[in-house]
Amino acid sequence: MFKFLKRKELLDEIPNERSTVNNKTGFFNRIKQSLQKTRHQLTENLANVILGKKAVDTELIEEIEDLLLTADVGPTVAEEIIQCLNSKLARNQLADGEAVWEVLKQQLRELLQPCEHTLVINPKHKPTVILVVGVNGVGKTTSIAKLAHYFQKQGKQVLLAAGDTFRAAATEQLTIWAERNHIPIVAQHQGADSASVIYDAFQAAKARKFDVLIADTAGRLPTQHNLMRELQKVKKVIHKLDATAPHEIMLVLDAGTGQNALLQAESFNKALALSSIILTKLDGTAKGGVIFSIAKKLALPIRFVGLGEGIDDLQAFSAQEFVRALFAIEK
Ligand SMILES: Nc1nc2c(ncn2[C@@H]2O[C@H](COP(=O)(O)OP(=O)(O)O)[C@@H](O)[C@H]2O)c(=O)[nH]1
Ligand SMILES: [Mg+2]
Repeated sequence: MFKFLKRKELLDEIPNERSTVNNKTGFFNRIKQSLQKTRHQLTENLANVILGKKAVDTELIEEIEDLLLTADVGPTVAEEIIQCLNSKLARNQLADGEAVWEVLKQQLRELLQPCEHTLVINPKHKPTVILVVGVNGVGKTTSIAKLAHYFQKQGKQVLLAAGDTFRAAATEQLTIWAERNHIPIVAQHQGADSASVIYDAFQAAKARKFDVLIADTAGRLPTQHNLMRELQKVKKVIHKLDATAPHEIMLVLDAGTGQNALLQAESFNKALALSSIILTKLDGTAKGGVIFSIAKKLALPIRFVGLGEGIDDLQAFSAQEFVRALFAIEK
């Protein structure tokens, strides 16, 4: 049994169930609203130099490169786009600013397209085990609550495992989300072995034929080698219980950390062989351009994007809608 130590404070802190953006406006409007800061940083600045230009020259293309770099798309992506623009310019395929704008949009969409893969739960796996990892504060626990809600809406039976046993408050936080949304949860006391919590949860999910088990883990830096080894142990324990599991190892990245998110992803991927990414906090940052870096460098599915603190603020990722929202500027 864990103690409800800071329950009152946590209850105040955890946003209420309702979404922080209007629920009824559909995916496009929500992502458009959430990408406001990134759109300002990336697309509006690009639009200012590109749109209305009657002729295109190398100087303009250099200006575009600078803007891409300041908007966190990263040097590799920026270079690829610039090369494409330069070669089109050389072939006289860029008549004006509008043509450049269209090329940019297409290039960015093509970059993200391979990362769009819906997470499909295989009914043969009872449960499908999803392990959620990442550094502290990126939004793991919140995303787990949102994910559980997402699966519940599909009629799936979901169990949560409070695998972040480092702080009592972490278990508390997930428990509050679980109670509010009527999701069963397996938890132990603070300091318990994370692998053993997840072990218990797996047994419970299996016995009750649940569809999905989502396991939280404590945040850790890739440089904390003993903690990274602990995650490898968790993975091994799950694998021993079911040779096909874990079925999904999701890394949660905070878009606001910009290029640093890439370093986190590379280390976690090396240690655990990640399945996919959840990119959170796109609503609060101007650094959303990092998604292009993530797509290019990691080539992993981006399953979901986090667009706010509410239970509904997690959206299955769509490359087309993302780029459409990013380019939805008032011309
Ligand atoms: N604006 C915004 N805040 C988020 C999002 N996801 C998580 N958060 C907030 O980020 C903070 C840390 O989240 P938490 O889930 O506790 O992170 P963890 O340490 O990785 O488990 C909390 O205040 C969350 O409400 C998101 O997509 N948008
Ligand atoms: Mg947490």
